[in-house]
Amino acid sequence: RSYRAFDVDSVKDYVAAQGELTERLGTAAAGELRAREVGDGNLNLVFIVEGPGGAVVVKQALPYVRLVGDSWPLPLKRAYFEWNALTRQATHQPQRLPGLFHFDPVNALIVMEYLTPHVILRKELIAGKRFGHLAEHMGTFLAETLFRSSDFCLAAAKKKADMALFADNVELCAITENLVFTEPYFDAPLNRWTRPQLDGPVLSLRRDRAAKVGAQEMLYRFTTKSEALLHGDLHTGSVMVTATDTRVIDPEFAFYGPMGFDIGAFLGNLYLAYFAQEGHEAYPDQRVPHREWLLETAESTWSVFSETFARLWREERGGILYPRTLYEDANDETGATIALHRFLHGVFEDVVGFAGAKMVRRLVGLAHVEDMESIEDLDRRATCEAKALLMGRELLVNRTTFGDIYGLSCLARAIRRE
Ligand code: SR1
Ligand code: MG
Repeated sequence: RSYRAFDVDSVKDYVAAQGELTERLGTAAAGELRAREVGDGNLNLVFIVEGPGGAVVVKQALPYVRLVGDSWPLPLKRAYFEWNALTRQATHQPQRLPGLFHFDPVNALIVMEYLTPHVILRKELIAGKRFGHLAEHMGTFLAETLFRSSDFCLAAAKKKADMALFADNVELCAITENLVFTEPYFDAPLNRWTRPQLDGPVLSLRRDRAAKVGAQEMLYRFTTKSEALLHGDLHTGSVMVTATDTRVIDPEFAFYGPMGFDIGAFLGNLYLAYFAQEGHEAYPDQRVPHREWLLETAESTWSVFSETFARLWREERGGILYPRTLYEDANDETGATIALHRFLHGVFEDVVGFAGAKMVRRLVGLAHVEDMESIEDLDRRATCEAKALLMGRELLVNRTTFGDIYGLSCLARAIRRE
Protein backbone atom coordinates (compact mmCIF):
# COMPACT_ATOMS: atom_id res chain seq x y z
CA ARG A 1 0.00 0.00 0.00
CA SER A 2 1.18 3.49 -0.69
CA TYR A 3 -0.20 6.98 -0.07
CA ARG A 4 -2.84 8.46 -2.35
CA ALA A 5 -4.58 11.78 -1.94
CA PHE A 6 -8.33 11.20 -1.95
CA ASP A 7 -11.03 13.14 -3.78
CA VAL A 8 -14.77 13.27 -3.12
CA ASP A 9 -15.29 9.96 -4.97
CA SER A 10 -12.35 7.86 -3.77
CA VAL A 11 -12.83 8.96 -0.14
CA LYS A 12 -16.27 7.28 -0.18
CA ASP A 13 -14.75 3.96 -1.27
CA TYR A 14 -12.11 4.30 1.43
CA VAL A 15 -14.57 5.07 4.20
CA ALA A 16 -16.99 2.33 3.11
CA ALA A 17 -14.16 -0.20 3.35
CA GLN A 18 -13.45 0.63 7.01
CA GLY A 19 -15.61 -1.85 8.88
CA GLU A 20 -15.42 0.04 12.18
CA LEU A 21 -17.23 2.99 10.57
CA THR A 22 -20.18 1.02 9.17
CA GLU A 23 -22.42 1.34 12.21
CA ARG A 24 -21.69 5.05 12.55
CA LEU A 25 -22.52 5.77 8.90
CA GLY A 26 -25.40 3.33 8.69
CA THR A 27 -23.99 1.60 5.60
CA ALA A 28 -20.98 -0.21 4.19
CA ALA A 29 -21.91 0.72 0.61
CA ALA A 30 -19.93 3.54 -1.01
CA GLY A 31 -22.92 4.22 -3.26
CA GLU A 32 -24.99 5.27 -0.25
CA LEU A 33 -22.40 7.80 0.92
CA ARG A 34 -22.12 11.48 0.04
CA ALA A 35 -18.83 13.38 0.38
CA ARG A 36 -17.75 16.99 0.13
CA GLU A 37 -14.37 18.65 0.63
CA VAL A 38 -14.57 21.53 3.08
CA GLY A 39 -10.93 22.22 4.01
CA ASP A 40 -10.22 25.93 4.17
CA GLY A 41 -6.99 25.72 6.17
CA ASN A 42 -3.47 26.20 4.86
CA LEU A 43 -2.31 22.58 4.74
CA ASN A 44 -4.77 19.70 4.41
CA LEU A 45 -7.78 18.10 2.78
CA VAL A 46 -10.91 17.82 4.93
CA PHE A 47 -13.88 15.73 3.78
CA ILE A 48 -17.29 15.34 5.34
CA VAL A 49 -18.62 11.88 4.45
CA GLU A 50 -22.29 11.26 5.19
CA GLY A 51 -24.27 8.04 5.20
CA PRO A 52 -27.89 7.25 6.05
CA GLY A 53 -27.01 6.79 9.73
CA GLY A 54 -24.50 9.57 10.37
CA ALA A 55 -21.40 11.40 9.19
CA VAL A 56 -17.66 11.47 9.83
CA VAL A 57 -14.83 13.86 9.03
CA VAL A 58 -11.79 12.61 7.12
CA LYS A 59 -8.74 14.85 7.50
CA GLN A 60 -5.91 13.95 5.13
CA ALA A 61 -2.46 15.50 4.96
CA LEU A 62 -1.21 16.52 1.52
CA PRO A 63 2.48 16.08 0.70
CA TYR A 64 2.80 19.85 0.21
CA VAL A 65 1.55 23.12 1.71
CA ARG A 66 -1.94 23.62 0.28
CA LEU A 67 -1.71 27.40 0.67
CA VAL A 68 1.38 27.61 -1.55
CA GLY A 69 1.26 24.49 -3.76
CA ASP A 70 3.57 21.58 -4.53
CA SER A 71 6.61 23.84 -4.73
CA TRP A 72 6.62 23.61 -0.90
CA PRO A 73 6.76 19.92 0.10
CA LEU A 74 5.64 18.99 3.59
CA PRO A 75 5.97 15.53 5.17
CA LEU A 76 2.92 13.32 5.61
CA LYS A 77 4.16 12.26 9.04
CA ARG A 78 2.43 15.33 10.49
CA ALA A 79 -0.77 13.21 10.58
CA TYR A 80 1.09 10.82 12.90
CA PHE A 81 1.97 13.68 15.25
CA GLU A 82 -1.57 14.99 15.11
CA TRP A 83 -2.97 11.55 16.00
CA ASN A 84 -0.51 11.13 18.85
CA ALA A 85 -1.30 14.60 20.17
CA LEU A 86 -5.05 14.01 19.94
CA THR A 87 -4.88 10.68 21.75
CA ARG A 88 -2.77 12.18 24.53
CA GLN A 89 -5.00 15.26 24.85
CA ALA A 90 -7.99 12.89 24.96
CA THR A 91 -6.60 11.30 28.11
CA HIS A 92 -6.32 14.77 29.71
CA GLN A 93 -9.44 16.54 28.45
CA PRO A 94 -11.70 14.38 26.21
CA GLN A 95 -14.72 16.73 26.40
CA ARG A 96 -12.96 19.42 24.39
CA LEU A 97 -11.89 17.19 21.47
CA PRO A 98 -13.65 15.54 18.54
CA GLY A 99 -14.26 11.79 18.92
CA LEU A 100 -11.42 9.83 17.31
CA PHE A 101 -12.38 6.86 15.12
CA HIS A 102 -9.53 5.78 12.86
CA PHE A 103 -5.91 6.54 11.96
CA ASP A 104 -4.21 5.47 8.74
CA PRO A 105 -0.49 6.33 8.80
CA VAL A 106 0.05 5.30 5.16
CA ASN A 107 -2.61 7.62 3.77
CA ALA A 108 -1.82 10.19 6.48
CA LEU A 109 -5.45 10.52 7.49
CA ILE A 110 -7.57 10.66 10.60
CA VAL A 111 -11.28 9.87 10.71
CA MET A 112 -13.03 11.74 13.47
CA GLU A 113 -16.37 12.97 14.74
CA TYR A 114 -18.34 15.29 12.48
CA LEU A 115 -18.97 18.15 14.86
CA THR A 116 -22.39 19.64 14.27
CA PRO A 117 -23.82 22.23 14.71
CA HIS A 118 -20.33 23.42 15.63
CA VAL A 119 -18.70 26.15 13.56
CA ILE A 120 -15.18 27.58 13.45
CA LEU A 121 -14.79 30.15 16.25
CA ARG A 122 -12.97 32.67 14.04
CA LYS A 123 -15.96 32.96 11.71
CA GLU A 124 -18.32 33.50 14.63
CA LEU A 125 -16.11 36.19 16.14
CA ILE A 126 -16.09 38.01 12.80
CA ALA A 127 -19.89 37.79 12.78
CA GLY A 128 -19.97 39.44 16.22
CA LYS A 129 -21.19 36.41 18.15
CA ARG A 130 -20.32 35.71 21.77
CA PHE A 131 -19.85 32.43 23.64
CA GLY A 132 -20.43 32.43 27.37
CA HIS A 133 -18.51 29.22 28.05
CA LEU A 134 -15.52 29.86 25.81
CA ALA A 135 -13.06 31.19 28.40
CA GLU A 136 -14.00 28.53 30.94
CA HIS A 137 -13.60 25.77 28.37
CA MET A 138 -10.37 27.07 26.85
CA GLY A 139 -8.73 27.98 30.17
CA THR A 140 -9.50 24.51 31.53
CA PHE A 141 -8.38 22.78 28.33
CA LEU A 142 -5.10 24.67 28.37
CA ALA A 143 -4.40 23.99 32.05
CA GLU A 144 -5.26 20.30 31.89
CA THR A 145 -3.42 19.48 28.66
CA LEU A 146 -0.35 21.54 29.56
CA PHE A 147 -0.06 20.57 33.24
CA ARG A 148 -0.72 16.88 32.64
CA SER A 149 1.91 16.58 29.89
CA SER A 150 4.56 18.40 31.92
CA ASP A 151 7.23 17.32 34.40
CA PHE A 152 4.89 18.49 37.16
CA CYS A 153 2.65 15.52 36.47
CA LEU A 154 4.12 12.93 34.11
CA ALA A 155 6.69 10.37 35.22
CA ALA A 156 10.10 11.49 33.98
CA ALA A 157 10.59 8.51 31.67
CA LYS A 158 7.19 9.00 30.02
CA LYS A 159 7.76 12.71 29.53
CA LYS A 160 11.18 12.11 27.99
CA ALA A 161 9.77 9.41 25.68
CA ASP A 162 7.05 11.80 24.51
CA MET A 163 9.55 14.60 24.02
CA ALA A 164 11.58 12.25 21.83
CA LEU A 165 8.51 11.20 19.83
CA PHE A 166 7.38 14.75 19.07
CA ALA A 167 10.94 16.00 18.52
CA ASP A 168 10.66 14.54 15.02
CA ASN A 169 7.93 17.04 14.07
CA VAL A 170 10.81 19.11 12.74
CA GLU A 171 9.29 20.46 9.55
CA LEU A 172 6.16 21.86 11.19
CA CYS A 173 8.21 23.43 13.96
CA ALA A 174 10.40 24.94 11.22
CA ILE A 175 7.29 26.54 9.67
CA THR A 176 6.61 28.27 12.99
CA GLU A 177 10.27 29.18 13.53
CA ASN A 178 10.40 30.82 10.10
CA LEU A 179 6.92 32.21 9.52
CA VAL A 180 6.23 33.45 13.06
CA PHE A 181 9.56 34.51 14.49
CA THR A 182 11.82 35.28 11.54
CA GLU A 183 10.33 36.22 8.16
CA PRO A 184 8.02 39.04 9.30
CA TYR A 185 11.14 40.98 10.35
CA PHE A 186 12.94 41.06 7.01
CA ASP A 187 12.09 41.28 3.32
CA ALA A 188 11.18 37.57 2.92
CA PRO A 189 9.70 36.75 -0.49
CA LEU A 190 6.46 35.22 0.85
CA ASN A 191 5.59 38.11 3.16
CA ARG A 192 2.30 39.85 2.41
CA TRP A 193 0.66 42.99 3.77
CA THR A 194 -2.03 45.46 2.76
CA ARG A 195 -0.30 47.64 0.17
CA PRO A 196 0.42 50.44 -0.03
CA GLN A 197 -1.35 51.41 3.19
CA LEU A 198 0.86 49.33 5.46
CA ASP A 199 4.18 49.92 3.66
CA GLY A 200 5.31 52.43 6.31
CA PRO A 201 4.65 50.23 9.37
CA VAL A 202 6.23 47.23 7.60
CA LEU A 203 9.41 49.16 6.83
CA SER A 204 9.50 50.47 10.40
CA LEU A 205 9.21 46.94 11.74
CA ARG A 206 12.19 45.84 9.68
CA ARG A 207 14.25 48.67 11.18
CA ASP A 208 12.94 48.03 14.69
CA ARG A 209 15.86 46.60 16.62
CA ALA A 210 13.83 46.07 19.83
CA ALA A 211 11.14 44.13 17.96
CA LYS A 212 13.74 41.93 16.26
CA VAL A 213 15.47 41.23 19.56
CA GLY A 214 12.07 40.39 21.09
CA ALA A 215 11.24 38.03 18.23
CA GLN A 216 14.62 36.31 18.52
CA GLU A 217 14.19 35.89 22.26
CA MET A 218 10.75 34.36 21.81
CA LEU A 219 12.11 32.08 19.08
CA TYR A 220 14.79 30.85 21.46
CA ARG A 221 12.18 30.13 24.10
CA PHE A 222 10.02 28.35 21.52
CA THR A 223 12.84 26.02 20.51
CA THR A 224 14.40 25.37 23.93
CA LYS A 225 11.69 25.47 26.59
CA SER A 226 10.29 21.93 26.49
CA GLU A 227 7.68 22.35 29.21
CA ALA A 228 4.60 20.60 27.90
CA LEU A 229 3.02 18.95 24.88
CA LEU A 230 1.63 21.89 22.93
CA HIS A 231 -1.19 22.00 20.43
CA GLY A 232 1.25 24.14 18.49
CA ASP A 233 -1.21 26.18 16.38
CA LEU A 234 -4.00 27.20 18.73
CA HIS A 235 -5.55 30.08 16.81
CA THR A 236 -9.30 30.72 16.64
CA GLY A 237 -9.51 28.63 13.45
CA SER A 238 -8.49 25.58 15.51
CA VAL A 239 -11.51 25.92 17.81
CA MET A 240 -15.09 24.88 17.01
CA VAL A 241 -18.02 26.14 19.04
CA THR A 242 -21.73 26.06 19.70
CA ALA A 243 -23.57 28.14 22.30
CA THR A 244 -22.71 25.52 24.93
CA ASP A 245 -19.78 23.49 23.63
CA THR A 246 -16.15 24.07 22.60
CA ARG A 247 -13.83 21.65 20.78
CA VAL A 248 -10.16 22.04 19.91
CA ILE A 249 -9.04 20.53 16.60
CA ASP A 250 -5.92 20.26 14.39
CA PRO A 251 -2.89 19.75 16.66
CA GLU A 252 -0.59 18.75 13.79
CA PHE A 253 2.04 21.28 14.98
CA ALA A 254 2.26 19.46 18.32
CA PHE A 255 5.63 19.31 20.05
CA TYR A 256 7.18 19.87 23.48
CA GLY A 257 7.49 23.60 23.93
CA PRO A 258 6.70 26.51 26.26
CA MET A 259 3.20 26.51 27.79
CA GLY A 260 2.84 30.21 27.01
CA PHE A 261 2.94 29.50 23.28
CA ASP A 262 -0.51 27.86 23.15
CA ILE A 263 -2.07 30.40 25.52
CA GLY A 264 -0.44 33.32 23.69
CA ALA A 265 -1.62 32.00 20.32
CA PHE A 266 -5.23 31.93 21.51
CA LEU A 267 -5.07 35.33 23.20
CA GLY A 268 -3.22 36.93 20.27
CA ASN A 269 -6.00 35.80 17.95
CA LEU A 270 -8.65 37.25 20.28
CA TYR A 271 -6.81 40.57 20.13
CA LEU A 272 -6.67 40.35 16.32
CA ALA A 273 -10.44 39.79 16.36
CA TYR A 274 -10.75 42.81 18.67
CA PHE A 275 -8.94 45.17 16.29
CA ALA A 276 -10.80 43.74 13.27
CA GLN A 277 -14.23 44.59 14.71
CA GLU A 278 -14.23 48.15 13.43
CA GLY A 279 -13.81 46.84 9.92
CA HIS A 280 -16.96 44.75 10.06
CA GLU A 281 -19.74 47.21 10.76
CA ALA A 282 -21.14 50.25 9.06
CA TYR A 283 -21.54 51.65 12.58
CA PRO A 284 -18.51 50.43 14.55
CA ASP A 285 -19.98 51.53 17.89
CA GLN A 286 -22.53 48.72 17.58
CA ARG A 287 -19.60 46.40 18.14
CA VAL A 288 -18.64 47.85 21.54
CA PRO A 289 -20.16 45.02 23.65
CA HIS A 290 -18.53 42.47 21.36
CA ARG A 291 -15.13 44.16 21.50
CA GLU A 292 -15.29 44.30 25.28
CA TRP A 293 -16.38 40.67 25.42
CA LEU A 294 -13.28 39.69 23.41
CA LEU A 295 -11.05 41.39 25.99
CA GLU A 296 -12.99 39.84 28.88
CA THR A 297 -12.61 36.44 27.22
CA ALA A 298 -8.84 36.90 27.00
CA GLU A 299 -8.78 37.95 30.69
CA SER A 300 -10.96 35.04 31.82
CA THR A 301 -9.07 32.48 29.75
CA TRP A 302 -5.89 33.44 31.59
CA SER A 303 -7.67 33.51 34.99
CA VAL A 304 -9.29 30.11 34.44
CA PHE A 305 -5.99 28.72 33.17
CA SER A 306 -4.02 29.93 36.19
CA GLU A 307 -6.69 28.91 38.74
CA THR A 308 -7.06 25.45 37.19
CA PHE A 309 -3.29 25.07 36.96
CA ALA A 310 -3.03 25.97 40.67
CA ARG A 311 -5.68 23.37 41.55
CA LEU A 312 -3.85 20.71 39.52
CA TRP A 313 -0.61 21.77 41.21
CA ARG A 314 -2.19 21.09 44.61
CA GLU A 315 -4.06 17.92 43.67
CA GLU A 316 -2.06 16.19 40.95
CA ARG A 317 1.52 17.34 41.37
CA GLY A 318 3.57 14.18 40.97
CA GLY A 319 6.31 14.55 38.43
CA ILE A 320 10.02 14.87 38.98
CA LEU A 321 9.81 18.61 39.80
CA TYR A 322 8.36 19.86 43.07
CA PRO A 323 7.11 16.45 44.28
CA ARG A 324 4.55 16.60 47.09
CA THR A 325 6.98 14.86 49.46
CA LEU A 326 9.24 17.91 49.35
CA TYR A 327 6.52 20.00 51.00
CA GLU A 328 5.09 17.83 53.73
CA ASP A 329 4.69 20.33 56.54
CA ALA A 330 2.88 23.65 56.52
CA ASN A 331 5.98 25.73 55.83
CA ASP A 332 6.84 23.67 52.84
CA GLU A 333 3.32 24.00 51.44
CA THR A 334 4.06 27.71 51.46
CA GLY A 335 7.23 26.89 49.52
CA ALA A 336 5.17 24.98 46.96
CA THR A 337 2.85 27.95 46.56
CA ILE A 338 5.77 30.31 46.04
CA ALA A 339 7.19 27.95 43.42
CA LEU A 340 3.83 27.79 41.67
CA HIS A 341 3.47 31.56 41.52
CA ARG A 342 7.00 32.01 40.25
CA PHE A 343 6.32 29.47 37.55
CA LEU A 344 3.03 31.08 36.49
CA HIS A 345 4.72 34.47 36.42
CA GLY A 346 7.18 33.08 33.86
CA VAL A 347 4.35 31.53 31.84
CA PHE A 348 2.54 34.88 31.80
CA GLU A 349 5.58 36.68 30.42
CA ASP A 350 5.78 34.05 27.67
CA VAL A 351 2.06 34.41 26.95
CA VAL A 352 2.51 38.14 26.38
CA GLY A 353 5.56 37.73 24.12
CA PHE A 354 4.07 34.88 22.09
CA ALA A 355 0.73 36.68 21.70
CA GLY A 356 2.66 39.63 20.29
CA ALA A 357 4.67 37.49 17.87
CA LYS A 358 1.53 35.70 16.70
CA MET A 359 -0.23 39.00 16.03
CA VAL A 360 2.66 40.46 14.05
CA ARG A 361 3.03 37.39 11.82
CA ARG A 362 -0.68 37.42 10.84
CA LEU A 363 -0.40 41.02 9.65
CA VAL A 364 2.87 41.16 7.72
CA GLY A 365 3.93 37.51 7.17
CA LEU A 366 2.72 34.83 4.75
CA ALA A 367 -0.38 33.54 6.53
CA HIS A 368 -3.05 36.10 7.43
CA VAL A 369 -6.37 35.87 9.28
CA GLU A 370 -9.87 36.07 7.86
CA ASP A 371 -10.78 38.57 10.60
CA MET A 372 -8.74 41.17 8.69
CA GLU A 373 -8.79 39.71 5.16
CA SER A 374 -12.58 39.84 5.03
CA ILE A 375 -12.59 43.64 5.51
CA GLU A 376 -13.08 44.66 1.89
CA ASP A 377 -12.32 48.36 2.17
CA LEU A 378 -8.50 48.34 2.15
CA ASP A 379 -8.11 51.69 3.93
CA ARG A 380 -10.35 50.52 6.70
CA ARG A 381 -8.60 47.13 6.86
CA ALA A 382 -5.20 48.80 7.05
CA THR A 383 -6.36 51.03 9.92
CA CYS A 384 -7.40 47.94 11.90
CA GLU A 385 -4.20 46.11 10.97
CA ALA A 386 -1.90 49.01 11.88
CA LYS A 387 -3.42 49.15 15.38
CA ALA A 388 -3.12 45.39 15.81
CA LEU A 389 0.48 45.58 14.63
CA LEU A 390 1.22 48.26 17.20
CA MET A 391 -0.21 46.08 19.96
CA GLY A 392 1.69 43.00 18.74
CA ARG A 393 4.93 44.96 18.74
CA GLU A 394 4.28 46.32 22.24
CA LEU A 395 3.62 42.85 23.63
CA LEU A 396 6.75 41.48 22.02
CA VAL A 397 9.04 44.28 23.14
CA ASN A 398 7.60 45.09 26.58
CA ARG A 399 6.47 41.63 27.65
CA THR A 400 8.13 41.89 31.08
CA THR A 401 6.32 45.09 32.03
CA PHE A 402 2.72 43.85 32.14
CA GLY A 403 1.74 43.16 35.73
CA ASP A 404 -1.36 41.20 34.87
CA ILE A 405 -3.75 40.26 32.09
CA TYR A 406 -5.85 43.42 32.63
CA GLY A 407 -2.89 45.50 31.48
CA LEU A 408 -3.21 43.89 28.05
CA SER A 409 -6.88 44.89 27.83
CA CYS A 410 -5.98 48.48 28.81
CA LEU A 411 -3.31 48.56 26.11
CA ALA A 412 -5.74 47.24 23.48
CA ARG A 413 -8.34 49.89 24.39
CA ALA A 414 -5.74 52.68 24.37
CA ILE A 415 -4.33 51.70 20.98
CA ARG A 416 -7.81 51.33 19.47
CA ARG A 417 -8.73 54.88 20.57
CA GLU A 418 -5.55 56.45 19.14
C1 SR1 B 1 2.44 27.45 5.43
S1 SR1 B 1 1.41 27.13 6.75
C2 SR1 B 1 0.98 28.68 7.38
C3 SR1 B 1 0.35 28.62 8.71
O1 SR1 B 1 -0.82 27.83 8.68
C4 SR1 B 1 -0.93 27.12 9.89
O2 SR1 B 1 -2.18 27.30 10.44
C5 SR1 B 1 0.17 27.61 10.79
O3 SR1 B 1 -0.23 28.68 11.61
C6 SR1 B 1 1.18 28.02 9.80
O4 SR1 B 1 2.14 28.91 10.32
MG1 MG C 1 -4.51 24.01 11.36
